[in-house]
Amino acid sequence: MTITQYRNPAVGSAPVSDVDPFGHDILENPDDFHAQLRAAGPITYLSRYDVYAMGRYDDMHAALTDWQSFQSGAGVGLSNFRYEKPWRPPSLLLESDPPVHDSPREVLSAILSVRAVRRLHEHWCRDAEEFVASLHADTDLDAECDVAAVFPLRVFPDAVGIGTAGRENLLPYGDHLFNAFGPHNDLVAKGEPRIGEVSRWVNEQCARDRLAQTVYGDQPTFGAQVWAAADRGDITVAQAPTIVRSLLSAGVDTTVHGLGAVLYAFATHPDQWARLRANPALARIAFDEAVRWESPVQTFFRTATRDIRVGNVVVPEGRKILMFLGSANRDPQRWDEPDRFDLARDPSGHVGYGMGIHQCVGQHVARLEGEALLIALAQRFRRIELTGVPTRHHNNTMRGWASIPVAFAE
Ligand code: OVM
Repeated sequence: MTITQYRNPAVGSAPVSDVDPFGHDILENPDDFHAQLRAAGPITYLSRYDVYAMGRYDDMHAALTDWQSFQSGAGVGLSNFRYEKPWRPPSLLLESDPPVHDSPREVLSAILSVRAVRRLHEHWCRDAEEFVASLHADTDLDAECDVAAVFPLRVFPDAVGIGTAGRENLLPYGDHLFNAFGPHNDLVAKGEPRIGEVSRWVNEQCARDRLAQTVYGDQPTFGAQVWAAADRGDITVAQAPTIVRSLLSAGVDTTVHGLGAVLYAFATHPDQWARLRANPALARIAFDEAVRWESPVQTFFRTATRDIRVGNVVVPEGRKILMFLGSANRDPQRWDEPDRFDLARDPSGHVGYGMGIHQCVGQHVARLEGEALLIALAQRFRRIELTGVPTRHHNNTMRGWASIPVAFAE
């Protein structure tokens, strides 16, 4: 793969790249492109989509923590909501800025807080143990299809409070949603024939009377808690279903690909698996290190709210900037040997969950899924052996696997 770079005075002497970051070559393996983006400077102009791009940790961290200059309210995909109608009503969390963002964020942060998620701990750990007990040892399994894509669906929809019928719509909905943050390419076209009925189902599940009140005995579901916040007046009744929709949008595919990432990491790093087995308290670090290493959410855009100087480039007001989170998470200026999956490092500070006011509100839920599954697997299996060639799942926003052929050895 080669990237042609030349300087175009028309865009304020930004390095220019005509690479398509949403093309299949780069989705298959973006590492070389990321390295070239970081080498080119703090910001590069992507001529193919008429947008800017950041790949270095420091500049991206500064941009993500400056929501006043780098807004989300014009959409965090390629589509600019100032000029284009969004394909679905915008998220009140992801695709909004203060002050609109404030109360939905406050409400959901409380519902998904460390303390709140701790109440799920014993239930999800028990479910993980039952699930792992059902896996066959020493036989061909797929760590993606049989494990990573299964466990979140055993625990998360119950916690939200949605019914059992139609749950097979959750993954296709998320996959299309994350594709739709990119350009209208073949990946988006692939999802379009079914997205009408799939989103209708998702939207229906967000209604108050569709959601279960309690789970695991007497715990109020996430969905019921969103509606309770509307009853208290912390958010409006009109906002409640859109906030429940955020749980179903951001909470399934992301954790599936996060678990796929950590299982692939351990299948290819048996020494690290041994380390985890010797010290299961490393499970949470392991999951976060996998989120840094693989960055299941690879990219999000921001929009310039003013002319912003980055290095010696001025990004004009109203223009989109693509943040390559996966590139920042492997920036050698920030990380020692960034390409190594290493439980001995401190992965905190990675931008795999974003950074700043939009940083993943569900991260404690995601970490609990990772911890519960890893501890249960580590308790039972000595080795995760790769038995074939893993294949990538291509998505305009997410990096993940279609298949990870493995055998688990007791
Ligand atoms: C939302 C939403 C959707 C997709 C991703 C996301 C990673 C949030 O609807 O709020 O955050």
